[in-house]
This record gives sequence, C-alpha cells and structure tokens, in this order.
Amino acid sequence: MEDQLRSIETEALEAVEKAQDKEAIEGVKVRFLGRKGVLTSILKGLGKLPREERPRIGKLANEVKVQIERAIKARLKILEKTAGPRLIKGFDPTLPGRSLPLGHSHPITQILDEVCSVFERLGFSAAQGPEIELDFYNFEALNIPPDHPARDMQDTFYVDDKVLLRTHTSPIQVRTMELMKPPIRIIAPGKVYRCDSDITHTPMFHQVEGLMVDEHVSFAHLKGILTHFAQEIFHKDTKVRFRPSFFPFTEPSAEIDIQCVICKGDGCRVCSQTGWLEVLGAGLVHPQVFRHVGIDPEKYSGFAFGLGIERIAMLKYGINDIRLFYDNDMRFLDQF
Ligand code: 2NL
Repeated sequence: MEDQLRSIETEALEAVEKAQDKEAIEGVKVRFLGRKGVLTSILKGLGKLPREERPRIGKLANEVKVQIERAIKARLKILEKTAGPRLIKGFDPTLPGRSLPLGHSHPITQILDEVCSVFERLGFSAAQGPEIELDFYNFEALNIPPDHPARDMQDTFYVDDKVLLRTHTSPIQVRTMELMKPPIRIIAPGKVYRCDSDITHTPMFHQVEGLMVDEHVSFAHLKGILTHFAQEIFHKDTKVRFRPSFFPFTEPSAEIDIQCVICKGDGCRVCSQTGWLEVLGAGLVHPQVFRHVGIDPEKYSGFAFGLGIERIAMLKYGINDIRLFYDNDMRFLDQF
C-alpha cells in the first residue's frame, strides 16, 4: 500500500510537470484526485486495512494528496504567467471582462447589523413594532407625563392627538413586556422620527434599544454588558465611563461615555476637549413603567439602554455631518 502511494505520488507529480495548459492540469486533477480518481479509491479502501495500519496509511495518503494539490497550484501559476494572449480574429478572449458595479448595504445598515449581532451573541433577540405609534406606548407607559418637554410639538410628529411617529424604539419594548412574562432579553432596532434637522440631526434616524428583565437584574449586569458592547464596537481596550443622568423611564439613569476615539483622551474638537464621547443612555427600568405593563416591580427588575446608530457611525468613521448618510452621493457611500 505504502509503495503504491509513493508511486502514485511520483506519477502524479510528473504528469503535473508535463502539463502544458489548464485543460491538461484539469485532466491530471480528475485522474488522481477526482471522485473516481486513483487516490480517492485508495482513501475509500482504508476501511478494509487491518485496524493498526489505518492511521499510518491514511496519514500518508493525505500527505500525497496535499503534495499533488500543491504541485497543481504551482504549475497553474506558471502556466498563467507564460500563456500569451490568444487572438481569435482580432479579439482576445483571455482579456478580463468589464466588471459590473457591485452594490453593498448602506453604512447605517452595516452598523445597525453590527450592533444587533453583538447583542444577539449575548442572547438578546430582535423585536419589531410599528413606526406609527400610539401616544400610550411612546410616552404614557414610559412615565413621560403629558406636560413633559420631550412631548413638545417641536420634537414629535403628530398624526392626531393620540397617534404619532415613534420618537424612540422604546414602544417596541413596552409592547413586548405587555405580551411576554420575564425573563425578557430583547433589542429593538429601527427607524425613529423627530422634528429636528441640522449637522447632527435628521428628521428620521435609527436607534437600537435593549431591555433585560428578570429576578435580581442589577446595575452590575448593565455595566458588564454595555462595557462589553463598547469594546466590541470600538476597540477591545476602549475605556468606558458611567455618568449619573436622568430619564423619566429609568431610575437610576446613566450616560455612558467612551474615551475619545480621535485623541484617545487628550482632548480635541470631536470630544470638545473633554477626552470622552457619549455613546449610550441607560438605567434600571422605572417601577412605574413595570406597573403600566403589568410586571410586578417587587418581584422583577431590569435594565434598559438606547443608542443612536448615526451617532455611532459618525464617531466610528470620523464623519462630522449626519446629512452625508442621506444625500445618496455614491462617492461618499462607496467608501464603506
Ligand atoms: C438615549 C437614551 C434610553 C431607555 C432608553 C427604556 C425602555 C423601556 C424602559 C426603560 Cl421600555 N427604558 N429605554 C432607557 C434609558 C436610556 O436611551 O440616549 N438614547 C439615544
């Protein structure tokens, strides 16, 4: 068996060297490595050998296979280099064809997918909901009272006094809590709408919110998961800082900064000389929110967070005008 393998190797390597074109190489490949090839039939017959012989012969057969493959690759390379253009009536069929322009997903979609996949790897499932929402799911259930500034006509697009375009993706999470019993671990990606437009705001932008509800969920879980998130999206050594903040729907609340990706904390224009960039808002779900959806705040606790995708994309790529994402200028979009 061993001798047979050796002579197959010699024979194959000679055949490879003799081959003058791609077709000949293909023939050698079929003869030795193909489905009905010499080597394949040996590998198939391994089972018939005495048990103690199998590993050694198997290994040798594999080595021979690798040698032949390597020789074929090397020979193809040489043939490619030496093959001159073959003219057929003034037309060279070996010239490469004209390539068709190949599209790709929008940079915002790319970041959105990336953010979602970080949380999906941690066991969060993506949930969906309507972009045209009821006031109850967008504000009321989130402990945002009727006179709260966030409801101001200047920020919210109203359809009528009870119906509006969602201003964040929180209503997805409110709806999920209404339908599901804890444990809950979801992310809510999607489009949101606010009446605002300048170099850092567009009337439509993308948000990802997240929610984890169970018994004994603590601020420590929030810190661990969001630190991991920042280090996956930016850099594995990214420094993060949790600052006390306020949201009507969480208590306590925090804003999360990463060390400036541009100046690494020294202070620059992007971070307004602070060395830090705000990337997330988060907190422990307010008991009043739990009561609105019928979850017992004595038994369960949870954390929630929210982030703007455009903002993450701008920081990650050093883009200073958000409107570039929506001008549909291919010279800009094709860079991603
Ligand atoms: C930010 C802040 C945040 C949440 C969103 C949330 C959702 C439910 C209950 C409680 Cl259903 N909280 N979401 C919590 C804290 C912050 O987003 O700056 N977003 C861009």
